[in-house]
Amino acid sequence: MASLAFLIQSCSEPVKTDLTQTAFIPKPVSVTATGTAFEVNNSTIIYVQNGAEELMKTAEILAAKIGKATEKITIQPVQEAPSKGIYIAVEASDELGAEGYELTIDKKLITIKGTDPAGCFYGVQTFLQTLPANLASGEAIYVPTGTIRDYPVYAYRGMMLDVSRHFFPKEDVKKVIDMLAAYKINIFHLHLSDDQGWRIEIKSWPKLTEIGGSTQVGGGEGGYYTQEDYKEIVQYAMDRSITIVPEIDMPGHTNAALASYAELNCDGKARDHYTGTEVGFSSLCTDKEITYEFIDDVVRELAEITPGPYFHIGGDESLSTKHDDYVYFVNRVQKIVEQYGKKVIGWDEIANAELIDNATIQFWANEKNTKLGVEKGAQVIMSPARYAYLDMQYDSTTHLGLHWAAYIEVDRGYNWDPAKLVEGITQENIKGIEAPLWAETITNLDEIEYMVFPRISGYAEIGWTPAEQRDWESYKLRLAKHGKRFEKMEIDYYKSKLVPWEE
Ligand code: TNX
Repeated sequence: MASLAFLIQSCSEPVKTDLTQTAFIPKPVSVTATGTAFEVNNSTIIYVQNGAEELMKTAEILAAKIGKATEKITIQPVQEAPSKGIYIAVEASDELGAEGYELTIDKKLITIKGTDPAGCFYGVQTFLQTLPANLASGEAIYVPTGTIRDYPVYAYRGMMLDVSRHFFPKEDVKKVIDMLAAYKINIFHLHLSDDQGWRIEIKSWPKLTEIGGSTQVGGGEGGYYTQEDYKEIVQYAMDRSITIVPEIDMPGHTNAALASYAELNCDGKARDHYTGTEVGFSSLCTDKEITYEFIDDVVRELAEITPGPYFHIGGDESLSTKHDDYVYFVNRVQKIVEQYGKKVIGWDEIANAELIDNATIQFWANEKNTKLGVEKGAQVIMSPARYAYLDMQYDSTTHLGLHWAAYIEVDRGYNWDPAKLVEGITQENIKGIEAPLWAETITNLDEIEYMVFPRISGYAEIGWTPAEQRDWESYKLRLAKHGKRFEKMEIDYYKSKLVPWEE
């Protein structure tokens, strides 16, 4: 009898499933269902392709998650694909491309094949979304069978956290990284310096953190990451397929450095601490040699502990730097970054300088600058303030955030296409998207979570899923099912009235 084949346990009804009905975010490129179920229990073993060291961490992360339901889960390296259990392996595929994966769920065997280790990590994240939000309920877990083939539309899918206006300890940063990883975000940009605080230890310029790191907006005690802390963050992110992009914002947004070292000022006088929220008043002294010695040391020390390919030089709102001085400065600083083996990223203003090869412009406000950057050969990261700024209030009643660019409700944050935003800038010019959280009004992890969630899931989908496959009506129903997942992750999210959240 054919229906016998659907029997999972004796004395129980056959389990019928439909993988296509699972609320995946980001939406995968293709999902097909075969209607039966794989049972996860405490005899389930996770097999990992032998010799693929990078996959062990992914397997451990998976084991920790499903271990909540099964108590015990074993990881085992194998030479060949097993006949049952969960198998993770790397297998090149031109069709799927970088970061792609195929997740095949059969009744006895789940296979997660990534085209690279990142693809395996993303296959695991997708698999986790097939499981119930509450894994500790003690109920049997059945995974719907079928096949998912998936890969991202953009290679750069990021979030930025401003740790300068308010400082957030490394434990908070790790929690943010965990949340991003679940949605296949692969870039975490740290805005490490600004007028209000210098947040990364530079051994050759110790007063940057001693003095420049000692306060924050509103006058709190501030803080900074030692180089050891930073390395720990980098490793934690790397284990989750996330690349850290460090930013030292210059020549403006530099009051904290100018307060730490008198010699960086044109008049040779150290500035006072700044704990307000105005922008545009500070500038490094662009015609003093010591400025470039300083930058050389900072870039060298930070590049040494940054395995990722990028170094962000800021360059925004340098309103008190003369135009010609700005251009001269940005030209020189790009060469320093290149000399230490990193690729330059800068806010869209840097397009006014000569751009070196492989420079990337981060569009936030000025379309003219961005077009100029593209004419000069740069790629673009899309961070339009009016759609993608996580510090914008959801509406006029939101108790945190700003609204100079827009109110960004969850639908507005989702409903835009990076390749159709700026006339003449199309997908070929775009590296990807990034949603920045500026922290003038954000003081702790709960507040970070409230501004980031649920909008970040939408930005993750914009970065991953082709625009033709996305629409708000379908997204909002899927998002509604993720409320419970946010709660399980202890994320204090904004319960937008536009989303029919499921209890
Ligand atoms: C503009 S975006 C800034 C930041 C502020 C932010 C507040 C950008 C490159 N500069 O300095 O924090 O607005 O929304």
